[in-house]
Amino acid sequence: MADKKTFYITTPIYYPSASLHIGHAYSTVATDAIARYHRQRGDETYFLTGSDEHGQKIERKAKAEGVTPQEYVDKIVAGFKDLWKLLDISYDGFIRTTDDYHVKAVQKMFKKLYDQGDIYKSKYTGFYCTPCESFWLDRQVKEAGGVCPDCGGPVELVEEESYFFRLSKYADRLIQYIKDNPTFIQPNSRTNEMLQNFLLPGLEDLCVSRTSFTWGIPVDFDSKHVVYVWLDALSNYITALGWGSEDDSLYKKFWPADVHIVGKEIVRFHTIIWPIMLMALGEPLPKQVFGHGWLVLDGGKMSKSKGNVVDPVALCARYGVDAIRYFLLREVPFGSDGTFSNEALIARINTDLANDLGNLLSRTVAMIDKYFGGALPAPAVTADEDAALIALASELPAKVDVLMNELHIPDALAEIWKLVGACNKYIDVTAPWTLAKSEAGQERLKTVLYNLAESLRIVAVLLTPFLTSTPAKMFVQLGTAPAQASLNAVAWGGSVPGSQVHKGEALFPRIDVEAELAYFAAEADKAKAAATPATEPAPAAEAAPAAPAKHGHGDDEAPAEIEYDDFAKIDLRLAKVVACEEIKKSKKLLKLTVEVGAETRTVVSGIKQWYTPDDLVGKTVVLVANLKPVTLCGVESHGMILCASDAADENLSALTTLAEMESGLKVR
Ligand code: ME8
Repeated sequence: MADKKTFYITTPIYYPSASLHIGHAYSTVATDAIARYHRQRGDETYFLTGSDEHGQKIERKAKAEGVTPQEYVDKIVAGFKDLWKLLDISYDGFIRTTDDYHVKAVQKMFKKLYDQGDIYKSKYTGFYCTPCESFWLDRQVKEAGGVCPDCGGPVELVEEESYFFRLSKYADRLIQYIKDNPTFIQPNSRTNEMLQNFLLPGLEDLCVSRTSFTWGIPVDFDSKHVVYVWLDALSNYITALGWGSEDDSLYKKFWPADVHIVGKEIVRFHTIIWPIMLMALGEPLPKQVFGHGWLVLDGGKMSKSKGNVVDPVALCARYGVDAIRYFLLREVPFGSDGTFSNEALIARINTDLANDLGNLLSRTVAMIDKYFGGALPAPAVTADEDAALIALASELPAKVDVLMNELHIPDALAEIWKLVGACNKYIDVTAPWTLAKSEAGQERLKTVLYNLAESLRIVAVLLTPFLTSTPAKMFVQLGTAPAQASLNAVAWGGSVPGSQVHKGEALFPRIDVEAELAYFAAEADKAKAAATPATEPAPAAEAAPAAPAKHGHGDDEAPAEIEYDDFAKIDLRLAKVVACEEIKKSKKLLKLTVEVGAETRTVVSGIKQWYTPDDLVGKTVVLVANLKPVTLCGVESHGMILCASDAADENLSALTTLAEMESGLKVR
């Protein structure tokens, strides 16, 4: 293994615009496992996480809740810290961009860059996307079809006096740096993406101040302006270590960072803006930026603004922290996108944790208990099959080291599970229960059980960075001192014969898959029922027209104002009616088959009174595409057709487009 060193690793600092979800937990648990791995191998490690608290979005959310932005973020950030405590995140520093030392250091940085001519004042004209907090150039918005290139939502045209950062001046230097340092941007595929899509076409200077909102770090020499988001946010990685303050000892010790772990959508900011900021400041560049993929649900990336998130607190309460950590670290190749599903989670828990690892431990301990009164026997008679197992266990730490240094976290776990698998096979081959039956088999049995216990001890040591309570439970059952969690204790032969094992509870209770999936289905039904008053086959279902009939012109109170975020939760799509039939037992319902892009769906609509099937086939309508499915008169309806109607429901018309448009297109 390489020499010990200092190791500095960071997560993104998350926006406190809502509670965090399993996607944020994914980044943070992965970063935690890497940090714990480096601590275990003896590196002096600093792990930083935090919160990115400024910006217009937070200002607006606080206003909507009738609290100050500071009150708003304080509450949410307290929730971040609770979540990290629950998930056993071993961070050394937590930076809030509202922390006084950060504010002062950013002001100092801004002034320095201004004084040396790298920041200048000009006019900003362009488009702003509030949910993404991103400014876009005319060209970028045009290329995206008039919408935000990131989220596809509407953008506002804005013009204001702004300060700009001369990114363009440093572009050539950065291109050279990236070419000279092929591991700077990881995984490798992202290097090309940054060069081809952003750097080589030419960089525009970056707008780094705003006058249109006030929830930001004030530019101290021009009080109209606040520092705009990325300069404030990215600098956290050095201000947290004391850069620009009186005590910069941590900065001197830990900078440059060994790796910034970020989601793939912010690789661009970390590999273009951030290195250029550091070049301009005359500071060293981070050694690596690793962009991991997204955890997605069926409907796409989880996001606070889309509202399709999975709550890590609920998952930990149901399955335990180590099961969730294991799933996050093992399921998806680090760097690729992956899907989160209850089925996949349960499969991992049952197969890898309960069967492969948990059963192995309980069988081994039970056999030592039964055949040797609980005292670990000393190895005695050996056989051919021992050598392969011992070699696998002995070579494992070095393999894990290589994989962890390359951030192949799931592969490191897979490698550890190879030893777990080999132990299970070893039990089958050696059949200890048969050895136990004969006098002659006793000496061989001692070796077999020692080898199993010793392999499990090594597994527990190697699992220490990944799972936070399981290794200690394994040490207790194996009768091994917890101090063995150090990598120094990983060599074969560390288990001391005569140690007392302790039978304990199953590490991971097996989950009854059918019962668990039925539980989720029932939960989903409850949620559906709560969201949709209409259920089959009660008359109420029939009474619920697809159109918002009660909202006739002028006769109802206007609903309360909503945020754009609320609107963005509704996925409106153009849908082409390809077939339609009456639902015979219903007076009101039609069953429509609609094409939504490449997809075909069934939608039940309460519009029989106004339309015959023939009226509708071939027409393009507007579909609420992400409405939870509901069963009406025994037919599952997947979406809702939008209609306008008068107060008495005498006149009703389904909405369509003025021009012929393709199905599947977004309506916004
Ligand atoms: O972007 N799958 O904050 P943010 C995987 N404040 N990772 C996910 C994820 C998903 N579905 N959803 C979120 C910001 N993440 C800025 C960062 S850094 C100087 C400023 C993770 O709250 C992933 O790491 O939107 C992603 O980059 C980050 O959360 C975005 O968090």
